[in-house]
Amino acid sequence: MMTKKGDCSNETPDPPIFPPNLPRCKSPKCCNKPEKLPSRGLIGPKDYKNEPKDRSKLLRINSLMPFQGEPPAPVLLETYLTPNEIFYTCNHGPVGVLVDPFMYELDISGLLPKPTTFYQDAIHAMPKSRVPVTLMCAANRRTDMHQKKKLLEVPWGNAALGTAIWGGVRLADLLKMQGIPYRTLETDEGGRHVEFISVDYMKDAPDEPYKSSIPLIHATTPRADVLLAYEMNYEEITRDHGYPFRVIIPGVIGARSVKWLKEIRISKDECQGFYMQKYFKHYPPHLSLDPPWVTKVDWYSRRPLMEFPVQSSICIPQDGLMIPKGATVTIRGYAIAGGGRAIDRVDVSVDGGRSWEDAERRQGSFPVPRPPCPCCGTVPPKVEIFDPFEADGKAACLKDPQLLRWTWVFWELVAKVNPPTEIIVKAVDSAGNVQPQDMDHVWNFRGVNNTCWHRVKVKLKMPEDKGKPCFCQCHKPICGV
Ligand SMILES: Nc1nc2c(c(=O)[nH]1)N[C@H]1C(S)=C(S)[C@@H](COP(=O)(O)O)O[C@H]1N2
Ligand SMILES: [Mo]
Repeated sequence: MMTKKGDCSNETPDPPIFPPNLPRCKSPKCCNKPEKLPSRGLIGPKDYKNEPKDRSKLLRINSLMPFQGEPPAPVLLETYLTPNEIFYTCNHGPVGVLVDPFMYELDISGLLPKPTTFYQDAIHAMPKSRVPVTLMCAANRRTDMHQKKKLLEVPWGNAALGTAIWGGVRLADLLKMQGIPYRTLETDEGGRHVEFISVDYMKDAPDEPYKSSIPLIHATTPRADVLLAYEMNYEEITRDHGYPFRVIIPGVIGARSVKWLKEIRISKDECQGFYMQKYFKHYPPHLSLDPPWVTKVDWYSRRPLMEFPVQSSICIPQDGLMIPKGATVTIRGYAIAGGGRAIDRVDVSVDGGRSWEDAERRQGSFPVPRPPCPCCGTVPPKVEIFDPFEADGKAACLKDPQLLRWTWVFWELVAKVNPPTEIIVKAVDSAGNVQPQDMDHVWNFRGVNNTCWHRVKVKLKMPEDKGKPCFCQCHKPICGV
């Protein structure tokens, strides 16, 4: 099952891991391994000529090159598992290209007892784990931060997250095979961190591939469910999401879940990459983009962001809804806590924060029909998207709350709303963490971790507004009031 790079004493290699029809090693004590291609299978292109051609038209594009896109927030709530084709995509450079699947090698290197190189088939042949995990980008809800004070970063709405059942090898098991026992703080060789190194290069950091790290104790704790994943909702991971292999680090900001993985390195220190040390950190609100901002930042004064803070958002209705007085509105959204914590409460106000109600919360699989339009009562048609759960009754793990500690909660409140007003949501997690009321305390020039109370404005619809767009859920250009 395992192969060791350059080990010519291994005379009878396991057949499936060796690709057929490739030039073989010609050394006198031949190991019959294929000769290496310079690319070693997976490359990070210099330009955007090799981007996937089949991206869903439902994705709203925040940036084309590199590609960053998210689905419309109401669509996100249609299925508990997010269909792969509408799952948000956040790339910082060109998508990795697997030139030759047979030549792909994953290096497990650095300070460990048994450094090794695996072919793709060898990883696929290892015991597979499937874990439902919500992945969320630290830039989720960044657009609101732009409105407070201008940022240089790509704007993002409130759909920079999605949930999938990820399939792959548990990293704790893989590292155990390489001689690092479960729950190891430090290897005998002095390794304390696990670095994930990719192949894609970004203009922000042109001299290094995308990379990140987590502490070794995190990677070797089986309950942390860190995965070397190659499957997403029972399908092969798509190119945009990291084909052929990516890491999934549950409960932690999406940026650490490295795609197009090339190397797993056990190192003494935390990864020194740009996105670990200079980007995904929470700098204080008083550091702004006023010149000379770059020189004012002490990059190392903060830690790299890891577990995300408790977050909740309203997906239905959307900002700017216009309704008559006293209309009944179905309010829906998601809530999620970082680090495997549970959501303990979701509070919703329909009067700008004067009074609050407990929203009903649901986790796991259940049908989510679209709510009727609050203006005209029309029930909008179902969007034709593939529901991974419907396609596979095997998703029993979605029925066990114990196995849902990494996934989002959907919530709903049906209430009479008197415009003009604001609908607000805020959630509390099982550790008692709350969301900040205002953005002032969390605004930062990277535009990350915007978790302040989410507010949606509702306007009064007057008779003379008949025929004007009302931002309701009809999905008609003009609602039929
Ligand atoms: N190699 C590589 N891995 C990466 C990125 C990247 O640009 N390159 N983006 C990261 C960020 S910022 C996020 S939020 C997640 C997004 O994963 P997704 O596109 O599959 O949703 O991937 C992370 N892994
Ligand atoms: Mo991200």
